[in-house]
Amino acid sequence: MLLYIYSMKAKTHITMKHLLLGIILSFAWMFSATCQSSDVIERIDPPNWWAGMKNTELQLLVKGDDIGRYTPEIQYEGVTLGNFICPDNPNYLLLNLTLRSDVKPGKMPIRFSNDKEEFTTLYEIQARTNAGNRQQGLGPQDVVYLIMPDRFANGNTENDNIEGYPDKVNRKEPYGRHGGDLEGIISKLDYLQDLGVTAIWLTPFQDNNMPMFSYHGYAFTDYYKTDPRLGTNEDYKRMVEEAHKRGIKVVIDIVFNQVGTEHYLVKELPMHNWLNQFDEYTQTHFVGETQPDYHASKADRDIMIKGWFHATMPDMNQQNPFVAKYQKQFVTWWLEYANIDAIRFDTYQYNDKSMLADWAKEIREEYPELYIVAEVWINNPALLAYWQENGPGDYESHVPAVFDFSMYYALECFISDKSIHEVYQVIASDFLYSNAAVNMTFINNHDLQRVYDILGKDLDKMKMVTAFLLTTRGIPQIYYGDEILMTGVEGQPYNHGTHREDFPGGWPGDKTDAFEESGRNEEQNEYFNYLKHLLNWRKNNSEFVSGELIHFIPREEVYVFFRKAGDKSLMVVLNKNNKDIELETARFNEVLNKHSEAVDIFSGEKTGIEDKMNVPAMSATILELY
Ligand SMILES: [Ca+2]
Ligand SMILES: [Ca+2]
Repeated sequence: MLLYIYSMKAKTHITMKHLLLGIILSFAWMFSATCQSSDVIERIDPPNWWAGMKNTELQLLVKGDDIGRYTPEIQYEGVTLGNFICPDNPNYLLLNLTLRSDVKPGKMPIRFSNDKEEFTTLYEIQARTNAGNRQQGLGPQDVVYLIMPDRFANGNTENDNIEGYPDKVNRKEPYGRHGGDLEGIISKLDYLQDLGVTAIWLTPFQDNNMPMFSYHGYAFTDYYKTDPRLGTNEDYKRMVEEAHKRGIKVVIDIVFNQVGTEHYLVKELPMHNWLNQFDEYTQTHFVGETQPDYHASKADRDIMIKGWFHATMPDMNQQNPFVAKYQKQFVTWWLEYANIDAIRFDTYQYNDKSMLADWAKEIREEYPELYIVAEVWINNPALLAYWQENGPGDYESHVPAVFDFSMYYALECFISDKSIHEVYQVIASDFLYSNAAVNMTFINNHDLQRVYDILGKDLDKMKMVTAFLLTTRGIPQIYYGDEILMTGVEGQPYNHGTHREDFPGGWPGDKTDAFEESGRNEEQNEYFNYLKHLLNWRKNNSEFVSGELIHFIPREEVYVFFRKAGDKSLMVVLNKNNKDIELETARFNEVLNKHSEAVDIFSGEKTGIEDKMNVPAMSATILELY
């Protein structure tokens, strides 16, 4: 089917006379309406916009019964309706507007008419907020705490089940909904501040009205609405405000690649090519290498980005410019609405990469401090570096950071016969990145088996891996429940449902409350206090973790590195042996010679710089050097 594109003569000069005429006409339209806008218009996306955005282009997607058979007109000072498009489906209309930078906030009338009738609807252009702490970005001084909202804390049992949402609460079902929500997260912000994290990342909170598996949030059914089982948009905004008050930034999880089959734009497509569709169901092959690889076949590349991620998650056709604009705008809308600081970008390699590059460039022009980290799930620093801005290869992503999956996989050396040299080698490959210091490092996330489980419930290893994560380069991310050594659902095999288990104490009536010291066992408290100490030390000594990293070749499974901060240095010694080691320090003299005193960050004990130091088995020693 063809697209029908109508051009309207652009208004380039607006006088006072035009303005008055516009106002009079606007009122005239409203009172002359022969049908109510509420009868016809179901929704407009985005639901509102803001005055004074740097990007002056705005696309409105209007949905309503036969709305495509109406002609829209806008008379509002500072706004030009460039063109409007009736796509294949007459129940949609796409309006392309230009908003002058000095457009005034207000309710902008949009008049719709045809030979039979006319009506006017009001579209709100809001003033931008002057609130502080807006889009602050993240840096190496930060530590991100990942939360799956359905599984963290249930602050409002009234919203557990919502009429019209068939996926009901069942805490016994690992893939079911469990009832956690935004109110629960707000109630635990003091706990998180005390723990010492400086940012929270929530897996998606947007509407996921799917018949099953809706708890994970990655199958949007409405881009602009918080899932009512988690709360309201106002609750989300309040959560950000409350987090900011406590010095905690907020990361939003953005999904462009797919939506849920129950999304209104899937159930009633605006255009035949709104989604990527094949003659028969085609899944992506999940081989991300096909994107940077200049030897890759076109067929392989196409199926990577156009194949569906899952049968319940249709693939968005971002080569359709209307889809691209629609997706770009919903991110800006959330950032502007809720003053979010950073973006975690889901399934990055599965999208059209030129569209993503345009988006990242545009949004960082709007919000220069914004931090974006792309989920590129690949265990190879070269294939990761390709996706970072100013990286190798012929592609410019404009994305500041990627998740360091190479580092994650190198940590396997702690559970296998592999050498700690694996970790050294990952760090030695940092020349590939334009800026390894801002990549996000992690030892666990919602897609991976619980780290304490992987480490064989070995507390010493857990502490050592944690110490490494929090002192090497990068922005560390930890996963909810790591602090209490969660290992998945007892007696059930590892799968997505079971390593996204409920935080004990998050639900009214839970037998134990691990948010409280008294609700944690001895081992949990030992680790909790270790992590808390490290996080709070890190928060107050961020100059070390932002500084230059110098490392030495691991010998006999002992890995030593330093972080430099002006006249001070940090010395980290990881001993992966099951026995104590006497470490000769002469090899590190290029750093040690500059210092005369060492302070252990855990004990606070001061010593001189000795020729030999005792390093306990399977441990991390962390010393501030003066
Ligand atoms: Ca709830
Ligand atoms: Ca795709």
